Amino acid sequence: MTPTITAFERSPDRGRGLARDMRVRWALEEVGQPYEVRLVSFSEMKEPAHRRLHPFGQIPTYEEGDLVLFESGAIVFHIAERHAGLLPDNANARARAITWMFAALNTVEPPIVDLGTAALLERDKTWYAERLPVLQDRVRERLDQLSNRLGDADWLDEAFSAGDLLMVTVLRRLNASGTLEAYPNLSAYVARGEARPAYKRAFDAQLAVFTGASTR
Ligand code: GTB
Repeated sequence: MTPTITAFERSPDRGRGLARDMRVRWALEEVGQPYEVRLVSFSEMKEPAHRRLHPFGQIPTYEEGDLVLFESGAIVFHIAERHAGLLPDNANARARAITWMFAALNTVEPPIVDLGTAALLERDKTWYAERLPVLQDRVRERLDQLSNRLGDADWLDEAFSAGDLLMVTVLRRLNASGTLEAYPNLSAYVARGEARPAYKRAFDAQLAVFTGASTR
């Protein structure tokens, strides 16, 4: 059964692949699972019909027959569990890859989102200038730690996994700020993820929504 995901009808990032449907598209492309996309406007996301799929009125969602999922991490995990290619077969290696999925979403993404949110929505606050360096330090602390762990490896735990897929999408949120430039191994890691054919297909598909181009 072909799953259907939801994505922004008009993404604020203008197709730079920063919205969270990107990670779901990439996972589906990695495993070779075709999918449909239903585009939703900001007002549609808050309507009861969409809230039945997503209690918080957001994208992405995932529908596959009777199954409805929300939360990009849970969706990527579902895809990785049901298809080969995103989680290792060995039980311990699989558990470690899942650990990296959680680390990407629970440990690395929050300070990056906090920094992005402050820059976007809190610039006019009196306390912004004081808070900004605190938020930047929190991001740098995580990047230092991640960079030390990655070292000169290609991926976080030997073979590419759903953990890398999520981590790369999380780190990409820093692209515009130039923060990653101080971490050559993390920049190269993100570039390795972006060079994967499945990533490119997913990126082109979400960009086509913005440009109106056809990808099929
Ligand atoms: N924890 C949830 C998940 O991982 O799925 C978070 C989902 C989420 O934040 N969805 C956002 C959304 O629907 C889109 S991805 N927002 C609308 C709303 O809450 O009303 C976040 C996002 C949006 C835009 C950019 N951008 O333009 O750069 C980047 C990230």
